[in-house]
Amino acid sequence: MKDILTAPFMVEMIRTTTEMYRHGWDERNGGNVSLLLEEKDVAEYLDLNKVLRTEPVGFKAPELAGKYFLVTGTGKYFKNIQYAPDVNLGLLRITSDGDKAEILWGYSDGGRFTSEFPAHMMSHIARLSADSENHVVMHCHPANLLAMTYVHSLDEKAFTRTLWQMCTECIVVFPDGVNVLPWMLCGTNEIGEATAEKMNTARLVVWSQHGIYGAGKDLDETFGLIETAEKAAEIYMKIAHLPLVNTITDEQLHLLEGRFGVKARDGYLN
Ligand code: 2HA
Ligand code: ZN
Repeated sequence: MKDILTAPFMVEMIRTTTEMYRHGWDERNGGNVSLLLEEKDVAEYLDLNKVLRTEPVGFKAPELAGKYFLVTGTGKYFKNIQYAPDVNLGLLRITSDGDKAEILWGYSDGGRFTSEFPAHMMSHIARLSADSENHVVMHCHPANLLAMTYVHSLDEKAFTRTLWQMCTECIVVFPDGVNVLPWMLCGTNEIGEATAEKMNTARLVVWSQHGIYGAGKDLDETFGLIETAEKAAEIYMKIAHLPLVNTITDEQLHLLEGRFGVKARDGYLN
């Protein structure tokens, strides 16, 4: 059996969460990440029959039965993941009835997966039905996206169009736009269901006055998605209080669609 700390999925998870911390997106215990793994990859590093303990998940996700996830721990600091991955991360498998998680590795101080597990698992289900290659759900608290939810309309079309207008690359990186939830109590099945519903039509979901969810095929793509939206929000927060002299027009956004072979969300461009 190979050392799991050398597994590419583990190395990439540690690098990505460390970089998220360095970007200031994950203060204290803020943020959480779940990475869907292939059984054959896990089997190289762990005895799949050796379950350390079983934890209830508080909802039913039969769609995910038998699936493996590497997930950040509840109350854990991203700052510390690189120094103690086995304490701050866990690897689990969803049971056949979809209402429990079998811990196979990690959470070695007796901890559990993130308090936002419902939003993660329900979002995986939604994204997998839109794109069978989706492996990542990522949540964090980037300052400019958060700031924007205090001063910008929360209308999804308006919010998306503003971000597209802030950097040329935005429409190329997230042509499906950004969906937005109003402030809701976090850590609940309700916000999980609402997030997953929003994930049906976009890979980015803003939680107003809280943070953002992103989904993608791998950690790099998902990190890059949030990074790009956050950069656009940063530009917005630099210019929102100044007279606007120039912008990226809808005609130019259409040119980008053609040049990069992407299709903007229906009805979002004039
Ligand atoms: O504490 O970010 O949304 C982790 C969170 C909760
Ligand atoms: Zn959060």
